[in-house]
Parts: sequence; structure tokens; C-alpha cells
Amino acid sequence: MTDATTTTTSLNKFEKIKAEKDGLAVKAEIEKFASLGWEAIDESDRDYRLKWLGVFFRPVTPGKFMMRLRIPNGIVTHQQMRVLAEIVQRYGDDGSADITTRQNIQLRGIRIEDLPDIFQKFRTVGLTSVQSGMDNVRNITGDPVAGLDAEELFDTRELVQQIQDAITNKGEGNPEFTNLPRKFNIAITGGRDNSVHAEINDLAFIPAFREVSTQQGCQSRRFGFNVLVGGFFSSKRCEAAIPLNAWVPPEDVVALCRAVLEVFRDCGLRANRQKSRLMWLIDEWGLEKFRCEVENRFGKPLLSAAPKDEIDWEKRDHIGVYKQKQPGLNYVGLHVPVGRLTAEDMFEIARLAEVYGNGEIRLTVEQNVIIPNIPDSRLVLFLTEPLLEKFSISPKPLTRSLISCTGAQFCNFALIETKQRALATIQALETELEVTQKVRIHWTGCPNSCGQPQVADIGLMGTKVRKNGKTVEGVDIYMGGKVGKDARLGTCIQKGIPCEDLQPVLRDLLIQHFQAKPKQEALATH
Ligand code: SRM
Ligand code: SF4
Repeated sequence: MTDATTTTTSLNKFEKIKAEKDGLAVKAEIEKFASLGWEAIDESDRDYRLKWLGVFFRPVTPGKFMMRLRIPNGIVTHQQMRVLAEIVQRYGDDGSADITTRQNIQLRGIRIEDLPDIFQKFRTVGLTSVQSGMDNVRNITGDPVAGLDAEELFDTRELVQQIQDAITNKGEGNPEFTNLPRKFNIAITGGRDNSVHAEINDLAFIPAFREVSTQQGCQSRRFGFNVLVGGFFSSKRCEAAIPLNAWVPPEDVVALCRAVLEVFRDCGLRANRQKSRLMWLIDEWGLEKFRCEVENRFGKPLLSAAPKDEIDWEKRDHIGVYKQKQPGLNYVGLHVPVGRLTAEDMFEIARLAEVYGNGEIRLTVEQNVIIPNIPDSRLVLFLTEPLLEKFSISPKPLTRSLISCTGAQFCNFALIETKQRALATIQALETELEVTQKVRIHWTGCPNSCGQPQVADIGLMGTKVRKNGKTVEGVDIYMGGKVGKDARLGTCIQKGIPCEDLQPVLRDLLIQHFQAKPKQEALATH
């Protein structure tokens, strides 16, 4: 390894923790931790290594941990959803869950003494939370309507599962990939609308047709993926992924993931945590050398990229009722305000999926839920279900596209509270403005950018601001993010607005850039 071979004294704190004991080693110690209680566990096990099992110590709520699952392609069964609901239900008001910006679920309120039981429950329904935090590959995202969408070019479900299985040893943990230099994000899309934000992943596969030579020496047009590398957000730097100039057929995707991860693991920069994501290695080496190293690990020549990819649609949010490719079946997207779920909501989602659909539930990177496979004959009744009053299929345009990271309620990096503030601000704006178009407003509590403000129409990033001699919660405003085809990152257009002064600023932006009208004026022109 490049700088992992340097002496332990020169290693940064996280490299030292990993060198002393692999993160995955705590798997064998869960029973012991449960009987010790959270206060007696060794601090580096409790605060860091447990994240290799998806268990996050929360300094904001000590003793009540967060658990981050892995939900490949964002697909959960009704049995799995019930198990997750039962887990958070036992914690009463402390328990809740969030749908994340990686099509995933996080549970709140978890007590360490319950971990053996929780992992046992996960096993019975095929859930895993392994390698979901720290220097591991995060939840792998895929098209939320894979296998349902009549226009899709490729159904991503199986491939996403195969990649997860390879990286996590089928959810049991895989020491081959538990000591990466930093976190790593993978996305794969087979639809035309880039539903996974491919451009903000360290490694992404986007659909593309290419001429390839057959064994008989003829040319034929085949489906596969162009490969993007190096996309990431961090507090110091944000980059969109760049083309690797490589195309792979579906059957080579897992091998290419392995090859890129091996190069990152063995050669990635480890000295400075702020400069350890994949793009920093690509910068240091240049794309040609990086591609060459990946090709060596891949074990055969990489074909050059297809001249054009197939991402040519605007991004869909899937909220509402849509026909599936299977005749007579529908999928229905429900809007879950800022992704927050109670145990009761989760039981209800599981019930609706079982009673009306085939038991399956899908999650989106917009922190929403899709219930697929509802027959035409059951649709009208489904739409009368009380849960749809809370999780609407036709929310107002600003509410509809609202995203928020966890923020100060549970996250110790947060500079501001986000979720409640995001909801209150949007409600106030919708009271005073008539807005007819969707406006994607993303809140993120600090520059780590978990709420992806750079992909938003209006992105709000938490910061601290001085006002009247006091430090108050504020935001920097980002604009210009474009998703779907021709995706590009937005940039900061205004810095340091105190949150208490934000509403009129947003109001003006909505009027100037998104055709919003004050309600009085809108009434007069009708
Ligand atoms: Fe994130 C760290 C929450 C998506 C960039 N992120 C954290 C931690 C673990 C910090 C902590 O220990 O408190 C947050 C946990 C708070 C909590 O209690 O929930 C956290 N990140 C989240 C989630 C839950 C936000 C959400 O509300 O949806 C998302 C979980 C995704 C998942 O299921 O795995 C989440 N984080 C993202 C994304 C968006 C994405 O992947 O599309 C990003 C930007 C993309 C990227 O990583 O390139 C992101 N999170 C970060 C970073 C900055 C990484 C860096 O290279 O510096 C950190 C800080 C770090 O890793 O040191 C971070
Ligand atoms: Fe926490 Fe910051 Fe990520 Fe929000 S953006 S979840 S505040 S680390």
C-alpha cells in the first residue's frame, strides 16, 4: 500500500485505529459489548469500529445508537420492514427511522444491550448492516423502478445485489474490503433519467450501447455501461465524476468494481483524511495511469467508452401513480416528508405493500417510498388508505422535492437543525406563494453535504453566522444543480444568511428564478 506502509507513528488517527484492530473484529464481541453496556466499551470500539457493523455511537444522544442498514437498490420486503419497525417501536419516543439520500434506512434509539437480538432478527429476514459506515463501501444505489419501468434499458436489481454480496461476503463481512482509505460510493443505473445521481459517486455505471467484436469476428451492438469515477462531496472539495473511458457489459460490472476497489485499497492516499477519496488518487496519478492500474487488476483489456450514453431524460421523482411494464399493475410513490418514519408508519407501509402489492417496498434517493405491483382492481381502494394523508401522492411542488440530512437532532457534525426547519420553512413559503413548478430544495447541516445541496435547484448548507454580536444558525445558498441528463453541480451563490432571515431570501429566489407568485398577485391575475 502506498502510504499505509509508512510507520504506525506517522499514521493518522483512523489509520492507527484500523492498524491496531480491523473494524470487522468487533463482530465477535457483540455479546460482550451487550453485557458490558455502552459506557464500559473501549472508546475506539464504541465510537469507530462498531460502524463496521453499521452501529453508530451518537454523542448527541449518548447510549442511544443509530443503525445504518444496507438496502441494495433500495428494495425492502414487508417482512423486513416489520422487523425494522419492531426494533424502533421498543424504544418508544426515542425510536424512529430515516430514509437516507442513498436509498437506505437508518434506525434511531438503539441500545447496545439489544444488539445480539437485533442481529438475530436481521438474519431471519436477510437484512444486513455490515460495512455501512467508516472506510467502507456505502449502500449501493440502483434504479428505484428497476423491473417495473417499461422504458428501462437494464434491470439493475440483480447486479446491485451481486456487487453488495461480493463486497460484504453476502452480508457477513468481507475483510478484503474493510480497510479502504476512506468511504466509497457506487451507483448503477439502467434507466434513462439517472435516478441515482451517478455523477456524485466514486464509481458509477451508466447505460450505453457499444459496437463489440463477436467471437466470429463480426461487429454487433451490445448493451453495457460507460464507467464514471471519482465523484464525491466533502467539506473541502466537491467534484462530479469523470469518464474513465471504459465500457463494460453487465457480466463484467462486479469484476470492475473489485478491480477499482483493489486499486483504491492498495494505492489510495491515506496520510490526510481530507485527501483520501478516490479522486485525489486519480489527480495524483493522472487518469491514464489510474485506468491502466484498474485494467491490470481487471485482468483483460478495458474497452474504450461508448461514444454516447443513454441518459437522455429529465429526472423523475416517482411520486404519484404510474403504470408498470407488467399489464394491469401500478407502482405508487408516496412522499415521506424529509424521510422521517415512526414505527407506526413502518408497520403501515409494510401492511399496504402486503395487502395491495406483492409485499415489496422501494426507497428512493429523494427519501421517499414506492409501493409496486398494485393491480388496477385494487388501486382505487389503495388510494383511500389513511396513510396517504400523511404520505401524499400529490404533495405541493415545494414539499414534493424537499430533501434534508439528519442535522443537529442526532448528528454531532451539524452546524444547524435541518429536518424540522426544512419542513417549517417550506410550509411558510407555500402559504405565501403560488408555485406551479417543482423546485428541488435540499438542506444539509454542514459542509459534509450528506443532503446533497450541490444537486439541488436551491441547496442550503448549514453554517454559523454572526448577527447583532451573537453567533446564530445560518446557511450558505447553492444554486444551479442539474439532475437527470446533463447533470451538473450547483455552486455557492450567497453566504452566511441567518436562518431566521432566510424565508424572504428564498421567497425572492423562487419569484425570480422559478416563476413563483405571491398569493395575492396570483389571485388578481386569475
Ligand atoms: Fe453522510 C458523515 C449521514 C449521505 C458525505 N453522514 C456522515 C455521518 C455518519 C456523520 C456522523 O457520524 O454523525 C452522518 C450520520 C448522521 C446521522 O445520525 O444520521 C451522515 N450521510 C448521512 C445520511 C443519513 C444523510 C441523510 O439524512 O440521508 C446519508 C446516509 C447515506 C447512507 O445510507 O449510507 C448520508 N453523506 C451522504 C452523502 C450523499 C450521497 O452519498 O449521495 C454524502 C456526499 C457524497 C459523498 O460522500 O461523496 C455524504 N457524510 C459525508 C461526509 C463527507 C465525506 C468526505 O469525503 O469528507 C461525511 C464525513 C466523513 O465521512 O468524514 C459524512
Ligand atoms: Fe451530519 Fe453534516 Fe451529514 Fe448533515 S451534512 S448528516 S449535519 S455530517
